[in-house]
Amino acid sequence: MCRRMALLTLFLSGLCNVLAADPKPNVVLIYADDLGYGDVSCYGAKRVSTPNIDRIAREGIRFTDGHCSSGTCTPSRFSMLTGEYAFRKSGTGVLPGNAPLIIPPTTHTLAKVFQQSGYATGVVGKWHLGLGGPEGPDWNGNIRPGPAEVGFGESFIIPATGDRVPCVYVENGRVAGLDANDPIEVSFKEKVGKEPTGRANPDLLKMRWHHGHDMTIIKGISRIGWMSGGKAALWEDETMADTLAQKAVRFIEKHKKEPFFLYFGLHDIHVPRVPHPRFANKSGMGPRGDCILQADFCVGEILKTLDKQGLAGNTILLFTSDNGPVVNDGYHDDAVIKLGDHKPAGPLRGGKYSNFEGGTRVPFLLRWPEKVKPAVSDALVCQVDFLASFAKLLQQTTTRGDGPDSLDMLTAFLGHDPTGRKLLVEHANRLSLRQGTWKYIEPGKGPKRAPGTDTELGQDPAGMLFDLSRDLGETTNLIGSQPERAKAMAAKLLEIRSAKSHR
Ligand code: NG6
Ligand code: CA
Repeated sequence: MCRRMALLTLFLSGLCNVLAADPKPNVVLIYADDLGYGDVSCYGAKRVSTPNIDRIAREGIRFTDGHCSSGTCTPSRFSMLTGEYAFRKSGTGVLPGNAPLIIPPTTHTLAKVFQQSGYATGVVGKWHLGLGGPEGPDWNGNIRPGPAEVGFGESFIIPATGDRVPCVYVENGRVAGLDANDPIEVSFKEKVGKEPTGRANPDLLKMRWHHGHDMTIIKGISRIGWMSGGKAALWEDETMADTLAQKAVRFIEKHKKEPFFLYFGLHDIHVPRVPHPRFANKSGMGPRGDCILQADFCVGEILKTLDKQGLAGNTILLFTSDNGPVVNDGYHDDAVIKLGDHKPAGPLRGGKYSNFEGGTRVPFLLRWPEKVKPAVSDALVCQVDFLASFAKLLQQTTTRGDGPDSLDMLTAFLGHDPTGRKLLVEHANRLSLRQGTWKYIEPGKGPKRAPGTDTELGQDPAGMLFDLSRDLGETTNLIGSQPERAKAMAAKLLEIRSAKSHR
């Protein structure tokens, strides 16, 4: 008992020390796209080496059971920024490039948590949460509401994805480099403009589409959606990583004298995978592997900047991904042929789109040199909890409606609690419940693999139950042998789903 008290005192004094942190720590959240649990060397990749990402792992906490909220991008980002499970809100699935903003401007958000405490806030990179009011974005005017209304004082974004039109950057609510005499038109319903398409003119392509991605050709690659105009503003796929890294670095340099929060959404390693020539053919695994090297370079640019500016010690650096890995996501880019024995999801089953662990269990690293000791943590943690945890760190009080599914997991994030969440809903094409190391996947009918891709979805008409402590690869479905446990977990899942909040 005495020892317990002593430990508790030690822990509480550690927590007070963190909560009183002054000056306030900067926070940089690097969010990779489609990067799998097994895609980086600090999680076991052998054929590709990611020294910068590995450095964060070495100097910080490497979570072995860290999750994004969903098996795809938009819902993961939605719930990370709002602290609300995306399955509660219809319209939070993968968005077209001209969708309206799906986070109502009145919503409390992760970025607003930082703003409330006087931080400079910025987003650089992939957005994919929609832009504009109900009628969608005005690409030729002021694009509002958008990141500013979500709590980001500065923004330089890819509106949706690299494979969706419009292929332009939006800087603080305006298309960067737009010539007013060449207005942009975008449609996801029908062809607009006279530009050739991947379907009609495959001869013009520098990378062929495999499924989908057969609409307007922009810079030799056909995309999802049709677009015309905006020629001077079109991005170069090859320089995208450099452009975004430079913007992120500039944001840090600009705000080095005040607390800042930077959300840096990498484009890599999403399709189309078009690395800069200095990374091309360097991984031996084709463009997918080359883009992993490029993502690692972007991380290195942030690390270098924090070192150079003397900010590393009091900056919380987070590195994670928006969903699990996919090999063929719609283009012939050699990813399948050159994969060899590389396992993008490591020991996990499934990947992007999937209910299996590979869908949401992703690389998850946190470094805070002045306060956090390097460690490996098996705590169950999720990005949906950033909102409540950072609110706690900044000593803010939140109401139940602010981030309704976001739990204060600060002690787990900082390495003091080895358990983390007791319950977590994983969301992909079905819902699953994690309870400790048990995992229940609700029943689901439909295809075994995501259409066109090679990813196993993980659905079974009777549901599935796995004991991840013995069977991390989810090979043995225990639903028949442990019906009582499955029933109890199904009931718990229903209860969470029917509630408005899980706090
Ligand atoms: C899918 C696209 C896929 C990718 C994904 C979104 C097709 C056939 N597939 O619909 O290529 O863009 O959406 O990825 O169009 S995410 O990482 O942004 O969620
Ligand atoms: Ca993604």
